[in-house]
Amino acid sequence: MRGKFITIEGTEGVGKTTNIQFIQDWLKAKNLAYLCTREPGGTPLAEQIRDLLLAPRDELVCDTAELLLMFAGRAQHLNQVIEPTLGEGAWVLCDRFTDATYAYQGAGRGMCADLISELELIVQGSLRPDLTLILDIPVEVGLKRASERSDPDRFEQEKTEFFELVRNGYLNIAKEDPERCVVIDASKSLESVQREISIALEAFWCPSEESG
Ligand code: Z5A
Repeated sequence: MRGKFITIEGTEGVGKTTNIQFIQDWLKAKNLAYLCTREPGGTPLAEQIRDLLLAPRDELVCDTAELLLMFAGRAQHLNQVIEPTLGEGAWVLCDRFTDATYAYQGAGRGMCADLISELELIVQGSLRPDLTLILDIPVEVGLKRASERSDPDRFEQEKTEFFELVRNGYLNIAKEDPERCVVIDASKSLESVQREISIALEAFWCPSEESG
């Protein structure tokens, strides 16, 4: 049986990295074989593309170049890691995926959603995540958390208005696909956030357990 594909999304400093460890503990407790990965990145080539994308630079990166680099890395990641792992029956937990492209390049940069969905079809075919956890937080709270952690990368140098657009982009995705997406209030305490994540994972797990 194919594995399940779980993605975790959200704006800056929302707590994805922190909560991925919690989700891995849940997968281990269920005795599920899984692989944890991230985008951009996830293979040596895709990690190099990630470095190109995140490095602050003097040259303006045009929106189309950014979009195509995101999908170039994704094609490699899918081909080398995600598809083979799911095919072997293991679950894949991915820190960001194509919803980030709709939110950042689509809603944030203003790129056409139809163009993104054409590239999505070319690169992914019919593959979509089975469950997406969208951690939601007021932009200024997330930026404050992120700024206390490390120097800003090229995306983190964007203005607050950009991240407001990205946040709305994510909330619209959740509205349009409520079967797949669960929005979690990430401004609460870590304990409360993880309780909500756990509820979402258990609700997702039960139907798949019955059908399996
Ligand atoms: N990008 C894109 O544009 N298009 C795409 O298609 C894709 C990506 C796939 C890299 O992503 C960039 O790529 C990203 C979008 C773009 N833009 N940026 N920037 P990334 O996922 O690697 O980068 P990130 O969003 O900045 O993630 P992050 O820096 O790793 O943040 P995080 O994982 O969400 O947060 P965290 O490190 O877990 O937590 C931040 C701090 O908050 C930390 O000190 C925690 O201890 C603290 N924290 C976490 N939760 C809580 C709670 N509940 N209470 C209090 N404090 C908390």
